[in-house]
Amino acid sequence: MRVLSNELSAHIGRRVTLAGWVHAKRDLGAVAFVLLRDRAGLAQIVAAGQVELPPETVIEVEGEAVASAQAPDGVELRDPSFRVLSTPVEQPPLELRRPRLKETLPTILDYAAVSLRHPFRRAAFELAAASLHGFRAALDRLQFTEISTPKIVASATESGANAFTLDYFGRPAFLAQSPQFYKQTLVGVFERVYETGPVFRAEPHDTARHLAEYTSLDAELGFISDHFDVMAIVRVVVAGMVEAIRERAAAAVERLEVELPDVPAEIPWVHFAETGVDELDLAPADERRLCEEFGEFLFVTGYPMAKRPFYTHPEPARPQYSNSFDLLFRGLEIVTGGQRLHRYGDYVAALAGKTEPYEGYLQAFRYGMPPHGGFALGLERWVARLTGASNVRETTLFPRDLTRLVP
Ligand code: AMO
Repeated sequence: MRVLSNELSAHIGRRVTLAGWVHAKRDLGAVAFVLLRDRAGLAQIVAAGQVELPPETVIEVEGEAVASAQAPDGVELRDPSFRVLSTPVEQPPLELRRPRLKETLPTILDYAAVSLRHPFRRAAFELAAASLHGFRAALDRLQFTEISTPKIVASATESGANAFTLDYFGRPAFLAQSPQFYKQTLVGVFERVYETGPVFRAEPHDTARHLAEYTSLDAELGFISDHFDVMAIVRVVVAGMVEAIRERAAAAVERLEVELPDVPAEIPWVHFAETGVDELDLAPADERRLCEEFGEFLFVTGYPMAKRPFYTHPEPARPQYSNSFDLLFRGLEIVTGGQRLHRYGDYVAALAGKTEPYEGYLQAFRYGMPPHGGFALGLERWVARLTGASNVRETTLFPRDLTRLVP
């Protein structure tokens, strides 16, 4: 039966079988050291003589587990017999054996199928997986219902400018920029919903923070007083994500030397009007400055209505501002959210009567909707800020951007 690399130390003195990839190999003449990589980590194999197995050969190896101070986990496999399961056609153009990949980001992304095998690179996606688990678990505890909504849609949900269009049986359609309309609609059914999945933005700019497809972690809830009720949920969810990483991805945290944040009991917030920004939106430099001033987590509330989508609820006392917010984390916007309009008449007014493209969406409001709000967190940006990656492509398995459609 197959034993994993991290289980080897429980088998000292016995013959066991490992399986995985040849991660690295050192031939010293009389002996050869083979480092085997499996899903759990690395194991050292010591063989007499030379071993003719190039890196990335997929092997099964039977041998004796022997205690050894120099080996990973203090154990190595000796007296091995190898069985080759598959041989690489050629050597990958990346040196996976290095502690960190040395190649440029374009090369790393061009060869994603193999570069993702590197333990350091793979670890970022273990953080992502644990974060997703934490997001779901936190919202499950709060009685949210998980939903899956269409990604082929009839209208743009955010700014129309960056929607991908497609031919839907001869009619124009869009790739969903967010589950915004459906998550609101389903508040009318479940009161509290969440969804995780891909969303699409035809981002015209080549920046370190924008992808054409990313993973949106969305939630929406009814019967709120205002956006501060939503911000309270964001806090619980982000704390739950950090907790899940601690519990489920400890090895990745250690490998990447991630400093997990302490999510304060109350995340500080500042109104947009108090940020000292003259424009209608924050620039990346403003986000960095504000986090330096206030801490690694900061809510900026009250963004000008002019820069928010039509479904945004205005601030009752100052209607040029909105009941919306962004959450900044370590100098980068990772969450957007807010209170929404909930009366049919308010939508007709906000759309200046041009309701035709939105008939499907407006159905919910015709038939009665509670005050509600929600938020969305960009998973790739969250993991980028955790790991200190300067480009969100580093924390995306197969990034889609202006130039990249393959792999
Ligand atoms: P927004 O458009 O601000 O809001 O997106 C929410 C969050 O998604 C992430 N994000 C991106 N990540 C990578 N590449 C992109 N091109 C990209 N665009 C956005 C960011 C951002 O904070 N419907 C609203 C959310 C809501 O109000 O509930 C929305 O989509 O982390």
